[in-house]
Amino acid sequence: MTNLTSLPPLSTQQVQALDSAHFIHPFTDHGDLATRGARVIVRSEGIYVWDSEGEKLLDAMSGLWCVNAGYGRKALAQAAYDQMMTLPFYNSFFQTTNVPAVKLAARLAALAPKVGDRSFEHVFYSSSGSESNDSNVRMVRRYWDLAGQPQRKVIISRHNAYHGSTMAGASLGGMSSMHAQGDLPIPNITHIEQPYFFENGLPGESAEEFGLRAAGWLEEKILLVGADKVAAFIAEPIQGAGGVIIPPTTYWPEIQRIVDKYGILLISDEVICAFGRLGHWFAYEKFGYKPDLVTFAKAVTSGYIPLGGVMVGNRVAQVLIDKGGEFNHGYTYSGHPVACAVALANLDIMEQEQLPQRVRDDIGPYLARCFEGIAEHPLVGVAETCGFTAGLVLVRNKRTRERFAADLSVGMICRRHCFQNGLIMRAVGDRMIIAPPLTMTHADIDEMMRLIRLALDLTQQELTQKGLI
Ligand code: PXG
Repeated sequence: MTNLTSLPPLSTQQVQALDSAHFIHPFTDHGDLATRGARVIVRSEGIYVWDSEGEKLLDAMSGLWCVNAGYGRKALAQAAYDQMMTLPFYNSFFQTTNVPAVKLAARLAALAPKVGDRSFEHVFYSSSGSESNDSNVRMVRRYWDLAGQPQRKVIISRHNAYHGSTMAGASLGGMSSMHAQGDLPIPNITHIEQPYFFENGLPGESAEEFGLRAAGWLEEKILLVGADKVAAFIAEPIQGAGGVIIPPTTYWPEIQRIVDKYGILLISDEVICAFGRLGHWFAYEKFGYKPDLVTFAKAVTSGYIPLGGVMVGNRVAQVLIDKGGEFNHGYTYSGHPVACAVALANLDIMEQEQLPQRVRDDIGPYLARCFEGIAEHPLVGVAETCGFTAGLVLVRNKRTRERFAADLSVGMICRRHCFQNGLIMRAVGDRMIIAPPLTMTHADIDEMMRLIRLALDLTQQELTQKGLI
């Protein structure tokens, strides 16, 4: 066995060979990866990352919807160092606790807005979004058992939702490619269609009418399953991994009416949308609905260290705590002191720099104006923003909105042009999406828009040369 740490720095090719030999990546075709070699990301600063060949890339995806406070934050490294030197780990199982976990829980409870009769005084910790959604399934079922309605087992979600990659997370998610591997979804999880107006709106139908119709699919499903059997509805405020699908304004109020009518729990999966992304600490505030459980992860630490969890609303918490006895669920790293210390330092930065407010009042509206401009591009069918995330659809014919055939992978062509010109933008089918760090200046946004426009022009040129448009 070679001791790699004592070797001189590795060349890109050496890293790629070792990567190929030993590292199984998430969601990756390794045969394909081996023929190209992985891009090796080696360092970062602000809104940029660099690869091992010295290429500088503007990271318009914040890592993977994580680095809301930007790269290179010494305060976060210092918080981790200090906590590791004081107490690097202790569990919170056997009637013990630790100070950062307690402080963070209290801080999150204070940040989560109260809506109507619902407040969030309690936090359950995990290390990721997937684990948090597994915990949601456990909590929801336990809640209904304790509430004397154990037959309420079914959780309704949506096609093209993303709720993680564990058995429960992937089942709650609505990605058919994930369900196709491993006998998913697990029982008692069912899906309705997503509120994607560009794709599912009828000719002549307004976005507002579509929003009501899309929410109505929830009521239809509840009645199909049997209202007394439905435990919860889970949804992302806007769908992130599904391609930044922004529901019409009528959608969430109607969803709220329906879950209230049938008394079912509402889970807001805010793994992407919380911590400033949509201009608020939590996204349910933006859309004005009242969740019972809120999933978080990613930007709670700006991705500097893994941490996730569930904000448990008083309706569920009171039953679990007052009637529950022992809840037989939890993780070694629930309330990890170092992760919680980093989260506290990250929230300090977000508060001091008023990142959610910046998104709401300044850079969010500025990005929206820029995207109005990009919507004019001949290749763009629709371009939309929400807070500091955005998506656009590549179309073959702007006037008729004709789409490209899926096997052309136009999104991947566009993504290649982005990367080749120093921009990280994500392709989801024929949707191109961004979720940049919330620290961007107007000049940074201008530079990002220049690169997006360049990639669109180059994509258009390539498709024209190939006779595809
Ligand atoms: N819920 C939501 C809404 C997410 O976006 C998860 C849960 C799962 O979180 P963990 O920490 O277990 O990964 C996510 C994760 C993409 C992409 O391609 C998005 C996610 C993960 C990986 C890829 O956009 N979101």
